[in-house]
Amino acid sequence: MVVHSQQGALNELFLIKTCKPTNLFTEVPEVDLSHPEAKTLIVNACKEFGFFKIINHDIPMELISNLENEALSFFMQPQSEKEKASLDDPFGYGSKRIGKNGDVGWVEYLLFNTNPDVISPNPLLLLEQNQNVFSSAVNDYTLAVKNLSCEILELMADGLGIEQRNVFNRLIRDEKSDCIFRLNHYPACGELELQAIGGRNLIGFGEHTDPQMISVLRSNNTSGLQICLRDGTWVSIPPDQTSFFINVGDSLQVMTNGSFRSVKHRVLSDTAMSRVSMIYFGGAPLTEKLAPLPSLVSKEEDSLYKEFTWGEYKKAAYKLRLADNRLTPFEKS
Ligand code: GA4
Repeated sequence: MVVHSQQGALNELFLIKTCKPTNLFTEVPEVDLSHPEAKTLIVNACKEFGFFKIINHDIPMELISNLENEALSFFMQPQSEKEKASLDDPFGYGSKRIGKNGDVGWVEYLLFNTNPDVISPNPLLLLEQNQNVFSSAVNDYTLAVKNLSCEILELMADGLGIEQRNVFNRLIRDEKSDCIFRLNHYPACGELELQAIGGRNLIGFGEHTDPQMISVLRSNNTSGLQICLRDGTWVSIPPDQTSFFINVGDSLQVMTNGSFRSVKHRVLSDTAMSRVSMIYFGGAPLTEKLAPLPSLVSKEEDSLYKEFTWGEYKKAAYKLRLADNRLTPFEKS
């Protein structure tokens, strides 16, 4: 994706008004995984924000930067080369188009299905040059963040006082789990054109919640990620390239009967620096029921949600627009 000089002609859909300068959020809950109270901090953060930062994880920085370098080399290639990695929606290489319903963003990406059981080929195998190094960087990284997400999901169960500590992470460990990995590249959008359109921002990835259980995000040192607080205020998350940010997804909101909040978030383009992010989305097997856990609802009538499987939810969610509240049709009236 190349940012040309005629940015004035950019699709209006890319633009949002943010007249007020955005607030830098300095109170992101920070969880040190080795801290004895990590489980309590995690649960509190999931209830209040649906979002927190993990420090002191033991994923080597080398494994992360290997993948970042490989991703950057891929995205720096000519457009025609990158397009060789295009697959059927939504997997493979994509540029600007997000989902199936006309959502667009100033972003290009590679989307992988990490489940070997699901027949969605590795898009890197479609490229002419040997992409073994890139493929193994993706595999090494996704395995490490899968383990990290399972560790976090266990701490969540523990923190909630659930006896069966693997109640969440068994779904990610399941050989039929439906997990996705996404590499995003948000090119810098340039100062002049943005000033010309009067204090507006360019949308990299529009506001949405993640449909899966948990998302593990790592980005380079470029800002852009914003989350929406309970009161509806959008705040900017200071980047931290050595840590991981965790989002609660819709599936976990359902399983905790709304006690954990699936966090609404978005990415705005930076004027000067390009942003590279890598996100692991931990999803349950397609046939798994996403009902609230019995230990979290005293009577069945207290459940806020109808009964449905992850497969049913995913199918419905993928038909909607990014900003839609996808859980509404699954709520009990
Ligand atoms: C958001 C989280 C993941 O990036 C993703 C996205 C997916 C896509 O890019 O095709 C979706 C979006 C995400 C939520 C609603 C639907 C599906 C675009 C969209 C409009 C890969 C996912 O699983 O859901």
